[in-house]
Amino acid sequence: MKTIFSEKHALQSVEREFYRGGWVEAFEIPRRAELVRAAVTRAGLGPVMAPEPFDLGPVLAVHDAAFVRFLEGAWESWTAEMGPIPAYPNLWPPRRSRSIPTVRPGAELGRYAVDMSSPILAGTWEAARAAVDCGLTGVALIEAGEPAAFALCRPPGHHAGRDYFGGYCFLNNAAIAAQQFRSLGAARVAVLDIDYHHGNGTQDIFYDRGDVLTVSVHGDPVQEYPYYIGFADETGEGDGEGTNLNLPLPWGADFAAYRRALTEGLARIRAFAPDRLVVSLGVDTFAGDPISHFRLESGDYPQIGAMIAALGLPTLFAMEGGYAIEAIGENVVHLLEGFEAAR
Ligand code: OKP
Ligand code: ZN
Repeated sequence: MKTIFSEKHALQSVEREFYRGGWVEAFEIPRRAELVRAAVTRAGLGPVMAPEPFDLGPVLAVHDAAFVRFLEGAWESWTAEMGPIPAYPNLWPPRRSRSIPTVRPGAELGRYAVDMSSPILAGTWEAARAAVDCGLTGVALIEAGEPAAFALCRPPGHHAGRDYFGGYCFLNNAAIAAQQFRSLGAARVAVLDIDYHHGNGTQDIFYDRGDVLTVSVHGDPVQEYPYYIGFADETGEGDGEGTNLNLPLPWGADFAAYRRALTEGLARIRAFAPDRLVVSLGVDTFAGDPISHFRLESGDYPQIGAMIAALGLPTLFAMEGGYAIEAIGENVVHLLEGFEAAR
């Protein structure tokens, strides 16, 4: 399958992140994407191509217009007051405060950020747009007849909601791609999120919609980021009642437990009978992941790919997390090769 990759991902780059009260070596780094790209080439998975540029239409079909305007202008307004330093939020609106416009850049940042993991830098907007373009180019390839495509998105997207960003994410690449499939004529689309962390942004965006099924297998939010969302009793609302499935697993879950949850998720997708599938592909389920607590081994990933392939759906993979630098390329390629071999 083809891989869509943009060099612009490197515009989002920090050396350190705030973790447990101090600054530690950053986990979400440009090298992640470079290693995945190198592994794809080494394995001969298929050609690696640059994305086509898309206008803001598909982004605005998913995200709030004021939020998008904010992200686009955030660096400029922040640096006008603060100088050229990374924009980190350090305050958030109290509950029951009104959504009145703010003029100070720090206040505006706190309105849209949900945590401190996603600083806005000079190139953040361009990097986030390029990641979206990777997903949308993958959609276009599939609509042109490719059975599958791999959007090597970075920064990731699944924690970004309609009007908020965080968890290393700014724009929700997978949700934008799923909506694009809908806009181009698919009646029903499923999003399967196999990143270790719950895809809260994606769930939230489609929560009241019956045309997009969201399924996520992830670390139980009782123990794990994003903590406030991702529980099994969140099933959707309104038209979307019954079209959200959360399959949380406890710390220490091994592949046997993981496979059971994934099997249940895939059965739900089959029953939904979607026309297209988007997979939020994180490999932070790996035993060696430095911020996660599942116990999958590199040899397990081909089977996950094969299980997804058995759905027989046109499938877009969109890269999310995975922080075990030494194994990220191998794990991603294993999964995609398992998919290809079983298709
Ligand atoms: C992004 B993705 C570790 C604490 C967790 C945010 C995790 C975001 C994960 N520094 N911080 O889903 O892989
Ligand atoms: Zn993750």
